[in-house]
Amino acid sequence: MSSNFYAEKTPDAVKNAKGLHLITSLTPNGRKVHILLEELKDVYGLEWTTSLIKLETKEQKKDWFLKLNPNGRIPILVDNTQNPPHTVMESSAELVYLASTVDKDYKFWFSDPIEQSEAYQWLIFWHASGQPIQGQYNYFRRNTTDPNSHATERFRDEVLRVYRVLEAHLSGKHTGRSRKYLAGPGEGTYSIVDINAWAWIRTYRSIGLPEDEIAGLPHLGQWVDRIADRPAVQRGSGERYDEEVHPELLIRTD
Ligand SMILES: N[C@@H](CCC(=O)N[C@@H](CS)C(=O)NCC(=O)O)C(=O)O
Repeated sequence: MSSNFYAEKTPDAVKNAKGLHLITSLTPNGRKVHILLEELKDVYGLEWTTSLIKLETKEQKKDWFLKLNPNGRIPILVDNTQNPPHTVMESSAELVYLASTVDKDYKFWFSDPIEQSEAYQWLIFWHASGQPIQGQYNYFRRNTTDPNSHATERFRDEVLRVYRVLEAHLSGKHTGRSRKYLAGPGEGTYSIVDINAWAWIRTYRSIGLPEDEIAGLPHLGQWVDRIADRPAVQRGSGERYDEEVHPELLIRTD
């Protein structure tokens, strides 16, 4: 490994990790990567290590962290098997990196260029049009005293619009063919495209959306429940990565 790749203050857990190491927090963007790691463990026996940071301590704005990700946000995937080590920022790019380096049998991704093109469309659709909007909606609904503030309403309406696009895709409203998963031929096959969006949409029944709007998303609801049943999904989004349960995973440099 290159000697100046890490900073002096980079925690040992990161620089001494033998293989893949995920620096993260218990958020939807962090969870999606843990879910794929758990899926890859079930299929390929993949091993990795994890460090958690508390976002309120601003560890993600410190020099050692910015050297790995100048965007100062989690999650970051570090691959110490590469020389120099390879870092990946942006959670969806981390899913793609893991799919292309570990998932040799295409259990969670697609080898066919047309299927891959379709998968990228839905992956990027959620990354660009779903998660930033839901993130802003969460911010305003938690931090304004007026639940009907202009900002809250605007982001809630846009979250609902994006959910309706996914509902139409899954129900086959425009194609006449319903699907179980967001990408893949026929009714679709479970892939990183689903993991990417599910980590956020899993909570859709409890984020303050109107009941009649929730009732209007039956296919999305079935998709959420179908993915929630997977053991790797339950492990990846469960208490195994909860800092309250596993304080030994927390890193803090001062
Ligand atoms: N587009 C990025 C978003 C990353 C992001 O917003 N991370 C949040 C937590 S989910 C974060 O680090 N927030 C702390 C901060 O901004 O300081 C991704 O998909 O990885």
